[in-house]
Amino acid sequence: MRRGMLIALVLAGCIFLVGSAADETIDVVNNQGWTVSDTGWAMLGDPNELPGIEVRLNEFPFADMLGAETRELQLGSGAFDVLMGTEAWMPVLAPFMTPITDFVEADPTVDLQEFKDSFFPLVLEQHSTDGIMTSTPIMGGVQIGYYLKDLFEDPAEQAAFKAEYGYDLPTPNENGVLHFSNEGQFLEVAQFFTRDTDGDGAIDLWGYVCPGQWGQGGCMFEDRLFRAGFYPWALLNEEYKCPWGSEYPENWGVVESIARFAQDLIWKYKVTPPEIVQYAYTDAILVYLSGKAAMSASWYHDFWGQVNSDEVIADIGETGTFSLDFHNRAPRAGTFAGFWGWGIASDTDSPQAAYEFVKWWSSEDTQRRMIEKAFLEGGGIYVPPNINAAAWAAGMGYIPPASYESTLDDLYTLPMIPELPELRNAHRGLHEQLLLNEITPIEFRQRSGETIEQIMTDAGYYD
Ligand SMILES: [Ca+2]
Repeated sequence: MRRGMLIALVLAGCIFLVGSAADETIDVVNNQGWTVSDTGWAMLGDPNELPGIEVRLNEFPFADMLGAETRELQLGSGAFDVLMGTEAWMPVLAPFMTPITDFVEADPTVDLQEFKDSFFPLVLEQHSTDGIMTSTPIMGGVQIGYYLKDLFEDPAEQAAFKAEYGYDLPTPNENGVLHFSNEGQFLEVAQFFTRDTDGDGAIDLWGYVCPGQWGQGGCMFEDRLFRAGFYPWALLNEEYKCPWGSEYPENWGVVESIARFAQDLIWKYKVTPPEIVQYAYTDAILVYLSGKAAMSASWYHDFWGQVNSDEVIADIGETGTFSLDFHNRAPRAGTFAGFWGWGIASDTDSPQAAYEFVKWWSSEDTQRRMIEKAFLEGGGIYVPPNINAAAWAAGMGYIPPASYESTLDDLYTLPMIPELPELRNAHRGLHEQLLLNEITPIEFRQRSGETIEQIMTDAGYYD
């Protein structure tokens, strides 16, 4: 028995070595520690998944990834065959890529139109430059809320809420998604659940916790801009001007009210702890997982496997999901969606192997198996960019109901221009100051509008 196992192990090793010696190795960039891509790497541990191709990971922390990629690409070093990026980086990386459509057109087994139609429409927009699909989506997501389902469904809580507010606590719709009718109702529910249970003056259950720190704090603000109907890119209008800049006083009130909502959660309604200004979403979720938040929101699709694990359910009960559409206030309201992607570097010396890797990852079959494995094994969860795989995963409960429901709504994205990182930074620091109660909503609106105008003026958009 023991001897047999040993032989099998040696054989497996030999096959692997022989295989890799005769094969191509491709260098693929990876976001270090990203649970979402981990499932794909685990699957590629099986040589039958992508026969003949060995994938070597080039890992970088998120903050260094784009810099590392552009540095090598500008040198033409050929260091990376396959690039990874958020949708926001694609305009920066696109000049260094061979469009995926070139490969698909040359592939007799794939129809280009079918390939493009297999993805959510927004994905095509986010991964196209000048109308040409350049990169290929990996995963996507929208911001959603989690709530303590057992708490919301407790008959005693429901009766107490009705006695206090005169209407029923909201319950989920046929898709299993909770909707609040407006911001006022959301605030009342958050106030109802905010409690000092032991009477020591310190809050033990917060009504609502979300990330407030720089990037993910800023994403919450950006989502509310889309939901207020700032079209097409929230931070910029069709003329590439800030929609709440000096020329658009008609929009000042809306942006001030969006800013006021974030500030009032902490300082006026006191349903959210002031500490959120230091919270990335990985911090906010810990508060929720400790049972100290009735509701919490962010890019929470990632943690869907975790909140459905036996351990977490034993701790805090079941988790339901809610939509952030109570912020909607315009006919064109939509949600902010992001889809990361793969790009094939134009200086690769293994273009076909790079294409086979990207094709494998984005196929409906792989997407289904990947999301199932991620859910069952507690990996990072996302919305598969393949429409059919996403619908299937939603039916299986592998992705949060609110994530899937929201991807069927209008999805919007930020402007895919090289100035985007700078434009976002224009409001992120101010958003933190807002949460700290250091500036007013009016100051937030003024300063962010002026900074965005200045960035676009300096970049030469208006001459
Ligand atoms: Ca207390």
